[in-house]
Amino acid sequence: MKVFDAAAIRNVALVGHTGSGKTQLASALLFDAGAAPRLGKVDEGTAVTDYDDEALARRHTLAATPAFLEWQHTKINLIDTPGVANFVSEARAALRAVDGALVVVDAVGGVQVSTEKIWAAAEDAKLTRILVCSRMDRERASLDRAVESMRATLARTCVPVQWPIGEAETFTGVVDLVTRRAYTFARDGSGTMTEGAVPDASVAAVEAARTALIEMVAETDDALMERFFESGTLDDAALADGLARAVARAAIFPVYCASGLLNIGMPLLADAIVRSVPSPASRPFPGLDASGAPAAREASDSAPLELWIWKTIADPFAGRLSLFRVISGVATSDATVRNLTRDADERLGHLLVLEGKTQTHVAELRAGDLGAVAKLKDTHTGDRLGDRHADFTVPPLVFSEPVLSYAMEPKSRSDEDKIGPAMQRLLEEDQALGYGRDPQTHELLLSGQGQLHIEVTVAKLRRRFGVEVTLKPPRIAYLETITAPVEAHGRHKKQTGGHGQFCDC
Ligand SMILES: Nc1nc2c(ncn2[C@@H]2O[C@H](COP(=O)(O)OP(=O)(O)OP(=O)(O)O)[C@@H](O)[C@H]2O)c(=O)[nH]1
Ligand SMILES: [Mg+2]
Repeated sequence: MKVFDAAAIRNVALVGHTGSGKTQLASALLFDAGAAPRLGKVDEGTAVTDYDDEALARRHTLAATPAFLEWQHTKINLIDTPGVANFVSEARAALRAVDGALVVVDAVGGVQVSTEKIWAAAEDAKLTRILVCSRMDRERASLDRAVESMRATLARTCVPVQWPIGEAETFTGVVDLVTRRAYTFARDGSGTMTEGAVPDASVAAVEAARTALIEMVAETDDALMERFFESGTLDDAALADGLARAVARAAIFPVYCASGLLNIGMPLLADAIVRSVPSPASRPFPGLDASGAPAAREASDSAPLELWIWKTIADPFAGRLSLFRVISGVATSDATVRNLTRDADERLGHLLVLEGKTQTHVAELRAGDLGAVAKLKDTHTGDRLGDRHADFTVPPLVFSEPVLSYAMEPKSRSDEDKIGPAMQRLLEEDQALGYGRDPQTHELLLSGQGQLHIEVTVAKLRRRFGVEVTLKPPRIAYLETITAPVEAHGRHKKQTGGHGQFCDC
């Protein structure tokens, strides 16, 4: 396993509404880069990042799931995330571990609500974002309509940098609007790509889209604006350079076209990640200093070691798996480190890199890289491990409060014995859950983000820990009740400015 320096690493999360094609896109990228032996398919249960029982059973990604590929001598760490609203905390945590996002938008449906929510989280972090107009091969796919919805709901500066060759059943590739080169792909999933001139039928549309792109790029930079006014355009080098800089600092959000299912457009997308997403070397990791003011840590190999745990996976056999980002320094297998959050020693054991369900041992991971380690004693999501008590902290991950509760009854005596420890493990993995005994009704309550969240948790209890439970609506502990008829009259009036309030009962 090769070792990569911060400058040769890109960390990106795939985010977007459920069904927009993130997982399929990840499988195609991994296949084209040689990281997967075949083109995995969501619908056949072979996608690299949908591997656990719950994801396979429901055909939805239900947890942030890492994979990686090598492209142009660069390691791209991809984190696939759930688009289902109940699991948005997973996507939010992933965004904290990366330096850029691929925001996937369905070419038929356009921007949908989960995309808007996760976009807001990326906006807060000022993350570089690359938009992918996905599933371009589907009936009624339209780049124009998708971009219109992106501009209306995400940002005015969403702008196509590619023009599709064909749409829906005729979609075969794209024209790069910067270079005016056309790339067509075999529609058999092989990824076979042919480069050529812009097809005659597309010339007019390509020129119009290119002009719109030039105007948008010129707008982001005073020097470019001046050049644009002088000559009425930008030369290729100025356009490419101005675009790359505007994308990196999240002033422009470039739109790419792709089909993950037919494996069209992947090499160009991987190029874009390498070119546009900041490497950890150029984006110091954000956190807080001792006084609570914003601070950032350089990804330097020679600095003391500092790891941040962004996620924990509970495995009944392998134990706790802690997923981390190396903020600074070099992590080595078998090192003893301090848990800076809990002030306790931990031994790192084997360092791992994750490719969906496949775990590979690595001897070391350098600053900026993502990895995992199994069986830490007392380390939890959000903790920092390292060599020093630093003047630097990482703000806690924020999990949504549960909105729905069920009463949970273990089916047998043995289920009753096992449920406590099993739930403890699941709570470590998923902090958006709630669990505990209601002091009034004495019922065991399981709370979550919605019906699916609860169902998935019950399925995990059964499949991973062999614990069977039944769910019931929780009993309500009535504290007061009406015992006799009465009559009363009340009036509420508040007319101090504004619309005022009036109520008569
Ligand atoms: N026609 C077509 N279908 C696609 C494409 N990409 C994905 N699909 C299908 O769309 C469905 C959803 O794809 P996924 O990749 O699972 O979508 P997702 O964004 O990962 O969804 P969540 O995991 O629920 O957030 C599956 O049935 C895919 O086969 C594509 O490029 N073209
Ligand atoms: Mg998915």
